[in-house]
Amino acid sequence: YKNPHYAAGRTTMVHLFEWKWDDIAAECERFLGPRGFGGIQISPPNENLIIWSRQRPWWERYQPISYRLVTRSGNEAQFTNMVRRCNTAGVRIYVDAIINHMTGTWNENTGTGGSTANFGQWSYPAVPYGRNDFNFPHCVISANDYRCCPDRVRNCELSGLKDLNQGTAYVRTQLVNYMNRLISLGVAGFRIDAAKHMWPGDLRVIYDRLNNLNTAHGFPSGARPYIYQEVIDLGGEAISRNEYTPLAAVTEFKYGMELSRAFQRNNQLRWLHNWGVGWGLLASNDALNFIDNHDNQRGHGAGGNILTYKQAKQYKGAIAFMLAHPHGWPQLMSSFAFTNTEAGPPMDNSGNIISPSINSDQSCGNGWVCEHRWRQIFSMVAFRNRVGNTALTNWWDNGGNQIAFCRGNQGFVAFNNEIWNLSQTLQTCLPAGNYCDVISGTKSGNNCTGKRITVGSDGRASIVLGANDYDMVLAIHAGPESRL
Ligand code: LAG
Ligand code: CA
Repeated sequence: YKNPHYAAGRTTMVHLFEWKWDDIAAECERFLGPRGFGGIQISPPNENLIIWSRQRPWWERYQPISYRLVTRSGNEAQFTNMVRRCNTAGVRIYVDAIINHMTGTWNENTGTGGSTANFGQWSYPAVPYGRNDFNFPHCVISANDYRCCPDRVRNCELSGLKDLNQGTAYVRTQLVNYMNRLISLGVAGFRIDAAKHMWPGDLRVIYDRLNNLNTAHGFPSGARPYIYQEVIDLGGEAISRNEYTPLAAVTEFKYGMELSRAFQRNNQLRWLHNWGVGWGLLASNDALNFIDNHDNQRGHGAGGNILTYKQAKQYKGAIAFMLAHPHGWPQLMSSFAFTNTEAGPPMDNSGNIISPSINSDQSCGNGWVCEHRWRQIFSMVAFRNRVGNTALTNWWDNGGNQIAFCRGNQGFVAFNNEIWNLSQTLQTCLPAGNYCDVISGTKSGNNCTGKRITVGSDGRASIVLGANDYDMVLAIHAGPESRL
C-alpha cells in the first residue's frame, strides 16, 4: 500500500482542492500530464450534506450522506470520464475517503445527490445505515482525550460527526464496496481521512479486502492501491503514527511544520543538513510529505504558522526544498483564494462551483490560486523527476540561512534566506556547460528568460541570489528544461 504507482519518471502529486471533475480532466491533458505531475488528490467524490445555513463551506464535503458519486465536483459519469482521461495522460487519481463518520446533526438534511437522512435516528437510507452501524454509547471527543484515551478518540464523535463502527461486518462491507467501486473506475489509491479515529485492526481488514488496481487503466497486475492515512502526530498524544505505518503510508505533518519554521527564519536553514529521519520524520517510504494541506492552511486540523500561498516567497522556498530533497513522497497544495477560513470555493448564487479560468501567462483566475501552475513550483516538479533517486551530496552552507546541495550529477539547488546577498562559487556536480535557472525564468530556445549559469569543467559555477531577488531559490538540472 506504499507505492503510488505513478507512471514512469513521475514523483509528485497535487491536491486540487474542490476542483470539478471536468476541470481536472482538462487540467490533466493540458497541464499536469505534459508537465510530468504524477497524480492528484481529489476532494471527496461521495454525496455530502448541503449546508446553506453556513453559505456552503468547504467543510460540508467532510459530511457524507451516502456513497453515491454526486457532489458539487460532478456526477458519476463525469468522475468516470475524469479518471480515464487523467490515467491516459499519465496522471493518477487518489480519492479522499471519508470512512470514519457520516454527517453531524443539522436542520438541513439534503445531500448533493438529493438523498436525505434522519440524523436523530442515525438513519442514512441511501447507504443504508442505521443505529446499529454507529459506535455506542454516543460521546464526543474532547481535547483531553487525545492525551489520555485512545478508545475515546476512536469510538466517540469527531466534531459531532456520527461515528461509524468499522468493527462490524456490515459497515466494513459498505466501505469496501465503495472503495472497490472507485478502484474499478481506475483510481490509484486513497487518502484515509481521520485515520487516527479508527482502529488500526479494522483498517487492516478493510485494506486487505480492497481489489488490485484496474489493469485496464494501465496499472501492472497485482498492484495494490496506494494508501496514505491522515494521522496528525506532532508528538505527545496517546495515539502514535507508528500504529499506522505497519499498515500503509502516513501523512507527515512534521514536514511542513518544521520547514515552515525554518523558512520563516525561526530556525536556520543550515540545520536542514540532516533533514529526514534525523529530524524525527517518518521513514522515507512511509511519508506523504507536504507544506500545507486544506486544513492547516486555514488553521483547521494541526493548524498554526504553516506557510501558504499568502507568504509566497517563503512558501516557494519551502516547496523547492521539499521537491529538491530526496526524503518521502511530496504532495503539493492547489488552493482557491480565501480570507474567510470557512468559505467554500468560488461559486455562483445557486452554489455551483465556478471553474478556474486560465490566463495567458498560464496562471489561474476566477478566485483560484493554482500554486501548481507557479513556474517556481512546476519547474521543481520537473527537477525532482529528473534527479530521481540520486543521492544528496555536496551540502554547503554559510553557517546560517544560505544553503546549497547537489542531487547526484543531475541537479543543483541553492537557497538564500538571509537579509544579505549570496554570492559564491559553488560545486554544482553538473557537467560543464550552460544552464538556465528554472526559478527566475525558463529556457527559451538558446536563451534563458531568467539567470544563466555557466558550469566549468571542475563542476563549479558562480551563484548569485540577491536578498531582494523575487525568489530565494536557484535551481539548475541536466534535463531539457534547464540545460542549454
Ligand atoms: C479531517 N481529517 O481528519 C479533515 O481533513 C477535516 O477537514 C475534517 O474537518 C475532519 N477530518 C472530518 O472529516 C472539517 C472541518 C470541521 C468540520 C468537519 C465536518 O475542519 O470544522 O466540522 O469538516 O464538516 C463542522 C463544524 C463543526 C461541527 C461539525 C459537525 O465546523 O462545528 O460540529 O461540522 O456538523
Ligand atoms: Ca471513529
